[in-house]
Amino acid sequence: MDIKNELIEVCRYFGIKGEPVEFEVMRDGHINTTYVVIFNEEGKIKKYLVQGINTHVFKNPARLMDNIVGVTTFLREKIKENGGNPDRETLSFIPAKNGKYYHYRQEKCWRIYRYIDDSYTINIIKNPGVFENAGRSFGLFQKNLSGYPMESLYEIIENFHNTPKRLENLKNSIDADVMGRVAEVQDEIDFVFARLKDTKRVLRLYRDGLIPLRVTHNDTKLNNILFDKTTNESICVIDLDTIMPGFSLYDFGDAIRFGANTAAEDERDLDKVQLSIPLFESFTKGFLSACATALTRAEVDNLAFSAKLMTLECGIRFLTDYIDGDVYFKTAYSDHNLVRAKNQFKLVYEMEKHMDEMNAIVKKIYSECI
Ligand code: GN1
Ligand code: MG
Repeated sequence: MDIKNELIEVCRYFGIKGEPVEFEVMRDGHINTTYVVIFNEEGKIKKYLVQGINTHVFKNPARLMDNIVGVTTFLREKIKENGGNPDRETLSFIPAKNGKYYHYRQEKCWRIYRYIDDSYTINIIKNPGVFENAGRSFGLFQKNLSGYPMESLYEIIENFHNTPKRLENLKNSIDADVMGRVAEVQDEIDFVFARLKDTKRVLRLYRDGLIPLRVTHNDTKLNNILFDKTTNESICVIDLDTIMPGFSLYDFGDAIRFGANTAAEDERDLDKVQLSIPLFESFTKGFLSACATALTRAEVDNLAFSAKLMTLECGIRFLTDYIDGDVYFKTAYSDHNLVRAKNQFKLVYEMEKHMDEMNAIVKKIYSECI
């Protein structure tokens, strides 16, 4: 069956009526496959996002959707309390005919949610004001979820941001060397192992009781926020698959990793990969304006470090996947994961050069926020 017919049948199973008008595949995202499908329902144009869940990564869609539906239902109430519009400010998933929020069809697992009209995503920021908005959105997201019963969340991917564990996986992949690629990436491996101590810091802070577990997003890439086409304000945090108990440092750090890079995550020309200090500053302003009062001192003191840690960790993951033969992240060409890994390590190097400056920025903004 061709993909269009397949999408139509999936939509029917989720109770969507009307005539299909348009199909488009979305390019953002390294894990799931997303289509925009437009229907004409008795003269009304309705847009849906139909998503093929990557079940290699998300092995238990029932638990995945349980987390997401729980959190979005909770957020809807919060948004209403704050006078916002829940249909625009959080995702609305559609139940299938069997009452579940996912549906298996010939080995593939699907889910559907409403497209938020007049919105767009961004991959590279030109204007720092936009990144400040993004920071506020992620800060608010965390704050809004502070009352969510954390114990009800499943750990969807175990040890997701456990950097020492990621390092262990890298070691195992190096030992296995299934593709014979290890010799070629020795410089990258050396770069990682020279930073062994860094990988342990956040978990140590937790064990020492200095940072709490919180409900976190865990994938705060800039393109996981929707912006409003008219106002250019950030309106909605999306891609909720990795909502789990985590540390606020993960959400801050991962957002900087992606959004304050002057180049795309897979830019091959490493001279273009720099840390934008103005962007770092804008995001920090937005984030702290939303949640500074809720953070512990150790969280604040490690925000700048967390950007480096999340970048190092992501580089480790790309490198591991390259060595494994590209089995996790979607790739468009043969050394795509290696290009990404080198890009991340260059950014780590840039952050190390600017670490004092980054810490001073956090300190100054924090003092203005409390
Ligand atoms: C993946 O799905 P997407 O593209 O938003 C990945 C993140 C990585 C990111 C790197 C579930 O996010 O952890 O940081 O790629 N998501 C998962 O760009 O592994
Ligand atoms: Mg995404």
